[in-house]
Amino acid sequence: MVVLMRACVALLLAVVLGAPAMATQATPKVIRVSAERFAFTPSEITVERGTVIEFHLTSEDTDHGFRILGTDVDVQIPKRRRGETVVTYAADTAGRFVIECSRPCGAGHTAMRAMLIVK
Ligand SMILES: [Cu+2]
Repeated sequence: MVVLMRACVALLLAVVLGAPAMATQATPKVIRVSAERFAFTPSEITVERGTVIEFHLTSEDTDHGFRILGTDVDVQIPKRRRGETVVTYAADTAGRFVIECSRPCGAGHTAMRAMLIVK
C-alpha cells in the first residue's frame, strides 16, 4: 500500500512538474501473477535492475497474500472473481527475493513461495 501511495505521489509530482519529469519516469513492466493453493504462477520472475514492476495479482481460489521479503511489499490478494490487487515495486536492488504468501490459506501455506530475481 505504501508503495502504491508512493507511486501516486510520484505521478502527482510528475503532473505538477510537467512533461520533463514524466519523461524520466520508467514505464512500469506489468507482470501478472496468479495465486492458487499453494503456489504462485509464474513461480520465478526475472527482471533487470532498475525495472519498475507493476504486479497484477489475482487468486484462483481463496484469499492469499503477496509479500516480497526484504521490501515493503506486502498486500492481500482477494479471492477468485473479487478483482485484482495492483502493487508497484521499483526493483533497484539486485538479488534474489523470496516472495511468500502472507495470509494463512491452508495446509501448504508456509510452502507457498515464488522468487523474484533482479539482475
Ligand atoms: Cu497462504
